[in-house]
Amino acid sequence: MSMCIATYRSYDDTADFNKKANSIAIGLTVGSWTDLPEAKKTSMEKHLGKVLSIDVHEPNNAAAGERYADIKIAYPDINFSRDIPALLVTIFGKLSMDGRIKLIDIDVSEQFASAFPGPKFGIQGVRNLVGVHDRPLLMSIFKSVVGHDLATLREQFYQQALGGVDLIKDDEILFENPLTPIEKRVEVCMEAARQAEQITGQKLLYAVNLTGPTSKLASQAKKAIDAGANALLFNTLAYGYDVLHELSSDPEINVPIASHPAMAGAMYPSPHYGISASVLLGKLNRLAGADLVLFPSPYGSVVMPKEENLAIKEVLLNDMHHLKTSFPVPSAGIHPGIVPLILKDFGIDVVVNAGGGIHGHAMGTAAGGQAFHQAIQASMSGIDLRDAASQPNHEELRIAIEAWGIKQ
Ligand code: 1AE
Repeated sequence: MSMCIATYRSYDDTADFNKKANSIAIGLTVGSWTDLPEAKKTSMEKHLGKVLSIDVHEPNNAAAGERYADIKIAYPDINFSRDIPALLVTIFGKLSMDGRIKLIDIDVSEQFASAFPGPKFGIQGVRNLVGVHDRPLLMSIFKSVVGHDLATLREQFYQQALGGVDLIKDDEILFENPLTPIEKRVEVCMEAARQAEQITGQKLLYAVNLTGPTSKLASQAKKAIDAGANALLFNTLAYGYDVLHELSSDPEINVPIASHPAMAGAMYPSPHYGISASVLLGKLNRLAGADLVLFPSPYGSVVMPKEENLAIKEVLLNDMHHLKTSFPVPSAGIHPGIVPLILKDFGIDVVVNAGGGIHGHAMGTAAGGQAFHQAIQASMSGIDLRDAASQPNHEELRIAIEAWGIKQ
C-alpha cells in the first residue's frame, strides 16, 4: 500500500509514547478503532495509519521538559488527494495544535510525488539561463523599493547589474502599485539588463515579485513574462504551497521561480512546535516547484542554526523522486567577508545573495557586486580574503572587508 510518512518530535515528561503514537495514527485516519465492529475493521484497514517507529529520548538527570520521542507514522495515500494542503492537513492539521509536538520530516510516496512536476529549471536549468556552470551564482536584492518611481528603480537595477551579478530580485515587500506596476518594472529593468550586459558580458535573471490576489497571480505572471520577465519571486508561505505548485506547473509560466521565506519564522524556530526548516523551506518548496529557495543563513543578520541550514541544503540537492534540484540561497545580512563560510558549507551549488551587503558598499552598488565576485573567486581558489583584498585590482573587496570584516 502506498503511504506518506511523517516524523514527529513529541515532548512530554510523563506520556506513554506508544499510546500517543497510536492515538495519532488512528485519530488522523479512521478516527476510532477499538469501537469499530469486526466487519468494519476489515473494510477500514486500508485507511488506518501505521506507527512505524517510536524512538524515546530519556536523558539521565534531565531537567523537566527534555523528555521526547521521535515518532514515525505512515499515512495511506488513499486517504487524501494528491495535493500539499490535503497532505499537511492529514498529517499535521489538528495535531499541530495538540501539545508540544513538531513535524520534523515528511517522506512522500512515489505515487504522491508523481502529481508534482517540481522545479521546471532546477539548478542546471538556472545555470544554463545565465551561462554560468563553474562557480556559485551571485544575486543582488533591490533595497529601498517602496515609494520610488520607475526611473529610480531602473537606475538601482542598472547599478546592480553593472556589478556583474547573475540574478537580481525584487525586495519581497514590493507589491503591485501604481508607480511601478509589474509589467512596467519588467520592461525598464530588462532594458537596463541588456544595457549592462554590453559592459559586463553577464546575462542575468530578474526575479520580479509576483503579488496581488491569488485569483490573479497566474495572469499577472503571464503579463510579466509577456513584458520580458525571465524569473519570478514568490512569497510562498503567505499564499500557500499549492499556489506555488499551480504557478510552477503552468506551462505558460516558463521562467524560474524563487521562493521567499517571509513568514517562515512563525513556524520553524521552536524546538517544540511547528514544522522543521528542512520540511518547511526545503522539501515542500522543492515539491511545489521552487527553482531557488531563500532562507536565513547561519552567518548574517537573521540567523538560522547551521545544522538546520545544512539540512535544507541536503533536501534541496539530494535525490527526491523525479524532482530536479533547487538552488539553496542562504540570505540576510550577507557581505563579502561571509563568502568563504558559504562556500565551505554549501560548495558551488549555492546562490550568494545580498542586499545591504551590495548597496552599502562605500564605492557604490556596482562596486558592491564586484567585491562579492572578488570574494567568490578568492574563496574558490583557496586564497585568504585578506590576501586577495591586498591585490591592487581588488580595491572593492578591500573596502568591503574594512567595513564589514571577515566572518570566522
Ligand atoms: C531571508 C531573506 C533575505 C531577504 O529577502 C533580504 O531582503 C535580505 O536583505 P539583506 O541582504 O539582509 O540586506
